[in-house]
Formats: sequence, C-alpha cells, structure tokens
Amino acid sequence: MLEDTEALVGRAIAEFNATADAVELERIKAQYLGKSGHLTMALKTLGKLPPDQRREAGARINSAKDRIESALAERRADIAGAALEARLAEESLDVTLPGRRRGGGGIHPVMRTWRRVEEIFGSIGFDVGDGPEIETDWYNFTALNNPLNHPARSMQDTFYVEDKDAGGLNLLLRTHTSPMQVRYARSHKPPIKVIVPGRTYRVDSDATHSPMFHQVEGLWIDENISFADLKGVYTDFLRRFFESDDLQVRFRPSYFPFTEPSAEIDMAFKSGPLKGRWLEISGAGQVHPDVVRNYGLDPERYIGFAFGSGLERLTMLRYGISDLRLFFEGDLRFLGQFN
Ligand code: 2NM
Repeated sequence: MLEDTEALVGRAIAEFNATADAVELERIKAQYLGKSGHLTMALKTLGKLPPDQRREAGARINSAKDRIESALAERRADIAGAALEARLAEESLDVTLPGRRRGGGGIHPVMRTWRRVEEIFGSIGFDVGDGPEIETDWYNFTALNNPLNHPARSMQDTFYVEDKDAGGLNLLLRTHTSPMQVRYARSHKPPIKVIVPGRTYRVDSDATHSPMFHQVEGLWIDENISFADLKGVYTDFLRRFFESDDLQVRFRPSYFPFTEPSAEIDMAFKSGPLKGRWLEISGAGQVHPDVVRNYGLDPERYIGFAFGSGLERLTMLRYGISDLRLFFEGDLRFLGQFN
C-alpha cells in the first residue's frame, strides 16, 4: 500500500507536468481527485482495513492528496502564467512610438505672401478692404475709367456671368482688385488708406498666365498725397517684404486708364542671385480725377496714388520659384517646402 500511494503521487505530478493545456489538466485532476478518482477510491477502501492499520493508511492517503493538490495548484498557475506571457508577446504595444495622425497641412506660399503683405502695410497704417469676386460691370470697369471699347471688356478677356435676377446688371468675375477700392472709398471718409488683396480672373492660360491669380492693390487718398509718398511707402514695403535694404527702386512712365500720370515700378537687388537685374514688380499712378469722382470725392480737394502688384510674382521673387504653374498643381512635394 505504501508503494502504491507514493507511486500514485509521482504519476499524478508527472502527468500534470506533461500537459500545457488548462482543460487537459482539469481532466487529469479528475482521474485522481474526482468522484471515482484513484485517491477517492483508496479512501473508500480504508473501512475494510483492520482498525490498527486504518489510522496510518488514512494519514498516508491524506498526505498524498495534499501533495497532489498543491502540485495541481502550482501547475495551474504555471499554465495561466504562460498563457499571459504568450498573449502579452502577441499583443505587444510599444507606448513609446509616436502616435499616428493625419498630415499636418500648411499654408500655401501665395497665402503666406498675402498675410505678409497685410502685416507690412498694416504697420504703415493701411486698412484691409474686401469685396465680391463676382462684380458688376460698373465697379469693375466703368468706375475705373475703362472705356466701353476697351479690350479688357471683351468677351475674350473676361468671364461674364449670366444671372437673370441681376436686374439688368452685367455680372463678371472681377478682372482686378480695384473694384474693392471703389467700394471701400465710397463707404469710408478720407483719409482713405487701404490695401485690397484678393483673387482675380481673366481668360488667359499659359506657362506665365493663370485664369485665376492674386493681386494686391493699395490706395492712399487725402488732401496732399504725392508720388513722393508712393515712392516712400512702396520702397519701405519692398525692403521689408524681401528683408533687404540692399535694393533699388525706379519708376518708368507708363499708361493705365485709371491713373494719370502712371508708372511701372521696377526693383533691383544689389546682391544675391538676382543682383543688378531690373525686375517689374508693380504698376502705379496718381488716381485719375474721374476715378476720384466715382469714389464719391471731390477731385479738386482729394488726390492720391494707387498701385497694383501680383501676389504670385512677389512670391516667385521671394522664394526663387521659376514656374508659375507650381502654385496651381497641388503637388505636396512643392507645397510642403514652405511649412
Ligand atoms: C495696377 C497698376 C496701376 C490701380 C489704380 C487704381 C485706381 F482705381 F485707384 F485708380 N487702383 N489700382 C492700379 C494702377 C493698379 O495694377 C497692376
């Protein structure tokens, strides 16, 4: 009987250790400790033993039962621990990795220029005006002295908009930002000191022209504003925009229907890759008396200047971009370089 019990304990422990499966382990346990398991059966035979052997045999069987139970508990813990380890290894999570997020996005280079221009002119005391991209013929052309037969007014150069509810007004996509100046001047009292940045549209599309492009125009009207003020303001703007005092500015006589006299403004860097080359940077002039009258002001009393620059052109010169089309293709390899 002694050998039997010890052999039983050894066999149970060996079988427990031979399985790595929790369900199988419980099945093995039942073979020893279950209702008709080996140990349960052994306990039932105690009654048939002579009384002098019963106590010693009972103690031996109970000791065997304790050792099997503690071996079982140990094996259960081992199997559960191994299962946890396996799960942790499989579901590994590195909390030190950077999070996955959407691409950051950024500001388009032309919009960067737009903001910069507003900031610089704002610091010289210019307000920022606004207005509709779909304009009336009067604000876009008539108020600005464009004669009815002017080529800019032709079907070929301008996007006209059909609107049966416009009450007989001819609507079009504005061809310049000047109509915003007219709206601003008619709704504010002098001194008028404003820039009007915005989108403009013309029937034009090739390597150097886009049907949509951006302009910024400036207007300063008061009782005694001269070309000297224009030259001072615009030179200060260019020096700050290009972050260089090392540049020259010159005026060349020109013609625009809404200014008299009119000028082209050229600039040249005195150093850097574009050194010494005169670059056209803006048109400008003294606002025509008829336009001042359309502003709702008396041209005998009020006088001043206006200028107009392209935001794409300013951006290309500032960053050394050689192809206008890059602004409109949406290629992130290009756009991402400005953020
Ligand atoms: C330009 C060039 C030259 C301009 C003139 C006016 C107005 F209405 F005040 F007379 N606004 N903008 C102007 C003058 C615009 O853009 C290239």
